Amino acid sequence: RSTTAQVWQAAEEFIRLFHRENAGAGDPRARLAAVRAELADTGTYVHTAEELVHGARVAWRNSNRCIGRLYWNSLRVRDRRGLTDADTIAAECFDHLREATNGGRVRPTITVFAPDAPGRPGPVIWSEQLVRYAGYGDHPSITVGDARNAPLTEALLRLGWSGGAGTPFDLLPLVVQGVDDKPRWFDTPADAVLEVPIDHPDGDGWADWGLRWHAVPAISNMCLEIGGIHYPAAPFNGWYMGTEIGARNLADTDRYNLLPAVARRLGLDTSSDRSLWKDRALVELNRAVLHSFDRAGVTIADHHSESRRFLSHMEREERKGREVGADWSWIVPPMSGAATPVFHRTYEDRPSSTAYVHHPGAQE
Ligand code: HEM
Ligand code: NRG
Repeated sequence: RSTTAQVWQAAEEFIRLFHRENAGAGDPRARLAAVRAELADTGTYVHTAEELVHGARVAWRNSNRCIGRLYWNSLRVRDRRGLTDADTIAAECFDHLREATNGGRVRPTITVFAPDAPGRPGPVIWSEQLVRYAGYGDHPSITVGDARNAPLTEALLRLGWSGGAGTPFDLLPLVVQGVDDKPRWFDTPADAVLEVPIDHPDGDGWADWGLRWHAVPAISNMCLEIGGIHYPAAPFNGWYMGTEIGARNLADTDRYNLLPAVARRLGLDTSSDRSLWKDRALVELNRAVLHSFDRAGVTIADHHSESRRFLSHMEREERKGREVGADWSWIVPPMSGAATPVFHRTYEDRPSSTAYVHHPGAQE
């Protein structure tokens, strides 16, 4: 837990930044005095609606691992700070998905639930993302579905979930722990989740394979910290970059591990690493992902344009006198790294007090 002095330090820094970046907000002195008094009185303070919106956007701007930050200032913010109980939080998460999906024209969106209060932690979403596929089995090589989610799947079964149909793409319920409550699970309504069937531009029977992925990545287990206030439940989404699905989720050996199957489908020689069958399979799998999202009318970025956009973002920010922090090992895409411009330079990985942070113990 942070002391009042630490909260004040972060609060002062944030309020000054808010007033600097919002000309209409005027002089910060009155607001600083009010925050200071409220902190002394209650041990915490309440952000105005405008501070919350700007704080959530600045936290995105400060996400050193995120390549997609060019549009940080247009994040849609759903203010649900009044909500503390699991039922209404889950229902709002499903509404978040519907609004963010927007029929395929994905809108970057965050929903902010109640903050931590002194002696009374706020609600927490246990699920890593609002949409997750089950993983059945306790070892990656025998798992049906997404091995990354095997621990969550097991926790759900212990909580009384009776399991899905046993396909590789069963939607997991959402696990929410309300204030002063135990964790509860909520079935994900089918109409809240848009999924894209994976096909390949050259056909060849890919469609019959039954591969799919969900349209919207919505991280739900990170804490939004703004000016010393912690919002432990604040799910956010943007759109996918194709490599996240094609070069990681479907390809990693401890995820869907599909490169050998793709290579067989392509008739590649898998007997030697030097045939570069993995590299060739990766390219075709990633072409399939981009093609399928495009055909379904679902927003998705490719790693070449997203890399260029990120460098424009850095230039624009630096013109405004702001330095952009970044973590090279997360920014460089997981395939064709050196073929993208973000590879060929270094970055400063500096921390910020307004940021999205992993809960201790959460999966990174
Ligand atoms: C990480 C892209 C929107 C916050 C990432 C990663 C990518 C990415 C490729 C690395 C993920 C990985 O390797 O697993 C994008 C794109 C967006 C977008 C294309 C489209 C608009 C957002 C938004 C937020 C955000 C709206 C928050 C408001 C983050 C954070 C991480 C991240 C905090 C690090 C996650 C972690 O530590 O696990 N993003 N992003 N991004 N992004 Fe974005
Ligand atoms: N790699 C993860 C998602 C991480 C965040 N990526 C985004 N975020 N695009 C996956 O599900 O593949 N976002 O907010 O858009």
